[in-house]
Amino acid sequence: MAQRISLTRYLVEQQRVDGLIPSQLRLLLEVVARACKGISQAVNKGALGGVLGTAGSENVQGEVQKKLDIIANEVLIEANEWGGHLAAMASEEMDGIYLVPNRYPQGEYLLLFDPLDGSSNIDVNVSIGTIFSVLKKPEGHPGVTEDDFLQPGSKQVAAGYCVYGPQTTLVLTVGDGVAMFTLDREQGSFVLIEENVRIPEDTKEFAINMSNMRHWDAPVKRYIDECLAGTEGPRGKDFNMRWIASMVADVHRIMTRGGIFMYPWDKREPNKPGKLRLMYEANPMGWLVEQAGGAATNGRQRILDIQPTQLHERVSVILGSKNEVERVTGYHSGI
Ligand code: AHM
Ligand code: MG
Repeated sequence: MAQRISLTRYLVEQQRVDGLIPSQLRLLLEVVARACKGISQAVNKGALGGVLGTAGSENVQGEVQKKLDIIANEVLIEANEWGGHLAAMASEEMDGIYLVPNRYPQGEYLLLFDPLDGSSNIDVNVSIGTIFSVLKKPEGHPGVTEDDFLQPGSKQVAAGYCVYGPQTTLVLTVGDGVAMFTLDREQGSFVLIEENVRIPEDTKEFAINMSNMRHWDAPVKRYIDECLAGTEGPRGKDFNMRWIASMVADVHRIMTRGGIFMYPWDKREPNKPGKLRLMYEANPMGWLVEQAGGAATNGRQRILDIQPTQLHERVSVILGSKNEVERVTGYHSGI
């Protein structure tokens, strides 16, 4: 049997051999992975662990919180606050930033996460996940403010997600391609299953919530209409559709076999740029997809170039196989 490479060993090699990551970042990523293991255990227990259902509260965006949203958020905070790698955290489930208490050593990184993405799938036993993004705390002033988090996605130093599906798989980039690790439950460790993940540049599979079709903008409607026209249409080929309603699971499929994922702006709430969050979802996923050879835009601009103005900012998202993303983006500028 081929030698098994654990996440720990992979990260040590990234640090020691390739000099790609400082030790503080390596240790931080180990802690995030450990927290994902804890969340995976809670997800696996489901009703037996009393973790299903709503918590009876709302998050800052007015969305009803599930018990697992709150549990996952707490697991990530508790695992990360005392390690000395972080200065502060921000989460989709918290109103403001969380400063590492001053009884613990302070680190130089900022961690952002969507603790449990795809919440509507929790109670129906469909894949869900955790998404995370790491930024460097800007230098030159003591303490941390919300403004310190408002950095474009191109400044990320690490990003990843952990999908809780039939397998628990952690997918990571530190800017040197994308690696995947599956949790070996008996050993309790993440084991490398693929390095240099590549997304095919072309695809015949799209992911979009079709029930919103009547609200879409013309370029998105044009793209999907052309896909639906199949072999007789301008694309000259038949397309397949998938929509899991967990961004993590949809992106994981694209990482595995290609495809395009879209959650575009639509006319339901014209003043809202999109449903998904820039800092917790679009930036980390956008970077992972780019690192695997794909592309990510909001229809007009590369996601990673967007200068955020708010922690919980929303954005239109089009990501996946490069040629398809470029096509939809081109339709937005009238090409
Ligand atoms: P969440 O972070 O509250 O779970 O919401 C984000 C999710 C994405 O994972 C998914 O792509 C999308 O919302 C599904 O939305 P819809 O139910 O409108 O299809
Ligand atoms: Mg989410």
